[in-house]
Amino acid sequence: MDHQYFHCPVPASPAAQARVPVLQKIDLITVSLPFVKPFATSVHSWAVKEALLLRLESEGVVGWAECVADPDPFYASETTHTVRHVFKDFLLPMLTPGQTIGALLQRWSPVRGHGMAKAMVENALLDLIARQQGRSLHELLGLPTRRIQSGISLGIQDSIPALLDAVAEAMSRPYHRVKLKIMQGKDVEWIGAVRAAYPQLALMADANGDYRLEHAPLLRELDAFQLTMIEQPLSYSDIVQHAALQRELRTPLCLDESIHDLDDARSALALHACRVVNIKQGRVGGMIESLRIAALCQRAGIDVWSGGMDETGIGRAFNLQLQAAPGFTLPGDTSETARYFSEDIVDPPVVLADDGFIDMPGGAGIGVAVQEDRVDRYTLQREHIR
Ligand code: OSB
Ligand code: MG
Repeated sequence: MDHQYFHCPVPASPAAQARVPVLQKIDLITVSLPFVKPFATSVHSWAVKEALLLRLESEGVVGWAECVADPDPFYASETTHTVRHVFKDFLLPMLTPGQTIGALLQRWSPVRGHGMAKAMVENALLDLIARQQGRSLHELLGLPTRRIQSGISLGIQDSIPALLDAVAEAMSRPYHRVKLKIMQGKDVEWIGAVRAAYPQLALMADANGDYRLEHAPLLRELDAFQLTMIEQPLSYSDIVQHAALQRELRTPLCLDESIHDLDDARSALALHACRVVNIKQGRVGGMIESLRIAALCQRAGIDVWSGGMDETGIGRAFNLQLQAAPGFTLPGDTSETARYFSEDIVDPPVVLADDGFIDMPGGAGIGVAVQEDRVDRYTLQREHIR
């Protein structure tokens, strides 16, 4: 084990010095947006995006965040219900105007886990503060403006021809890489068919935890296809067995579900459990923890990229802002708005430029304008907390 990763310092974010504003209004809004096509992993298929939004208002300025928890526990154990509970009963009571964001995160440390709930609150505060200051969120976080690499994640399909059609459709846009969901019975042959059709494509696979260590010989067959990585092949909470599997594969492994915070990342690096980390800011507790994980990985020479949770334009905008950080060397799962939704709740939508890059939206805060009339139209429930 490489103990150095337990001691490797990570820099503090300048955003930790920002102060919590006085909040006149706090709303939790549940929206439901139909997907253009259902999105399936090895675990579950989602036909709609049901998301919990947090709207904070301070002296006429509004900050937004989107929680990545689903109404179900089929990606992670947090759900929209647990987020509402932890937010109202624990996180909000510890929030005091004037305290720094760093002090708030410290205050929250007795709350074990619940990174999705914490990310929702931190992110809405950071968006609000950046908008108050009239600057972009990445600037508040001390990051340069940059153009962002694109990638698309294709869900489990019904057949190999359907998968080839989905890849062909994705390739009609200039994505920098394509990720294919795999599961037992839809793996070697399926990836092989795509690789045969696209020999040069930057291709990777995501199993969402569908395999066990005894499947190592089967997973080793994927080594033939020059995948840039295999994401979360083993259990959603495992690190140690991934380390054993990585020793048996040439293809780099990437961890997603298993990494909840900086400490998990330290453990994964110390055990050499993966060569890549998928950082979802909404899973690891927010933008500031994401930047700490990215900094640690950068020191370890481990590539990171920004995952996605099929977010509406609010969550997607946070993912774009995060990728201004230097460690995000690989294309992530940020794809065009139009492949998820026929209508989104923010403007402008995410669109690829001719070279496949995504331009960072230029506005203050997360850079996009939330269209409240559309939010209202897709609202299932609105709870005025204050
Ligand atoms: O494992 O990365 C995942 C979507 C929902 C739940 C889990 C995952 C995903 C994706 C889609 O892969 C990423 C995106 O397009 O936002
Ligand atoms: Mg994943």
